Amino acid sequence: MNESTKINWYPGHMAKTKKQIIEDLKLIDVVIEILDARIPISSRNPDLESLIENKERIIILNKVDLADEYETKEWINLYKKKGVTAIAVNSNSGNGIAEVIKNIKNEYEKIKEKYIKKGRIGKTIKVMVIGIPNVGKSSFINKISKRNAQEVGNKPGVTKQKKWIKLDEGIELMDTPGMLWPKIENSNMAINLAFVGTIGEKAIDNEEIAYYLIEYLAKEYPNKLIERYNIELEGKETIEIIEEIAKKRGALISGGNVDLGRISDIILNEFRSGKIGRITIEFPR
Ligand SMILES: Nc1nc2c(ncn2[C@@H]2O[C@H](COP(=O)(O)OP(=O)(O)OP(=O)(O)O)[C@@H](O)[C@H]2O)c(=O)[nH]1
Ligand SMILES: [Mg+2]
Repeated sequence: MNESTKINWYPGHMAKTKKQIIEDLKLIDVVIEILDARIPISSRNPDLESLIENKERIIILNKVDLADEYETKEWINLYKKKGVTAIAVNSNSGNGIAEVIKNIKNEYEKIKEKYIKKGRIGKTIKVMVIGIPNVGKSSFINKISKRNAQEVGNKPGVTKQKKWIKLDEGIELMDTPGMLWPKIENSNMAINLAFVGTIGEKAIDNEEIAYYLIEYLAKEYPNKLIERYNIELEGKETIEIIEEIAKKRGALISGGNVDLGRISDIILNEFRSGKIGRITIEFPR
């Protein structure tokens, strides 16, 4: 990662979010941590880890429609082996949502005894939904509550304030603003987050990120690249592949040179919207 990829990872509102989450956790029965199914490692906020270690927890691998089906199954198996409940969800279609509700109730059964002893019966199950920006927390909540109470958007930082939403099933969910961690030590993680659009457009160099993405795809998913852009990869350097895609797409500037800025935007948009295919960036092995 060069200087241009370094960004301000911890704007003031995220520090505020963290403080608020610590305070609100006192009321919470179950924590749902939403991860991006394409990058289950990088989309995990290690800062949140220590905050929620004593809570019942469910992991959601969201945007599963954009991830490699085989790899998602492998991820779920790996979590299972570790005794962690993880569920694959598509928050647009609602796939996996019923299983989440079932699991919230299961988790709650584990802690119910404690409440009954304290005389707190008949209360609603209080669930906090957390995760880094743009993973689909609000989309998930809209789907599970069958309402469109929460604003969603194709950019990080849409939800600015926490909010409680009631479900029919005796469950209350809290939506929270996305939270990143203070400093990402590992540049690979930063690049993975940039691939999926977690980092605001202004803060990254799209040409650099698109370069890394093509390099990755040529290695791990060459056939998807060949099919999407109708190109040959054999013996080509990454930059040559990008130039070839640019020619196919007519992303050229006067004189026939490649418009790197434009083709990089095109590549990233097509990846993020799933047009290149279902692709997983981090494998469970
Ligand atoms: N393909 C696909 N897109 C999804 C899914 N869930 C959410 N999205 C999209 O991802 C983008 C971000 O969704 P939000 O629900 O706003 O994400 P968020 O985590 O609430 O984001 P912040 O409030 O900014 O932290 C939107 O464009 C959604 O339409 C999913 O399961 N599949
Ligand atoms: Mg949101």
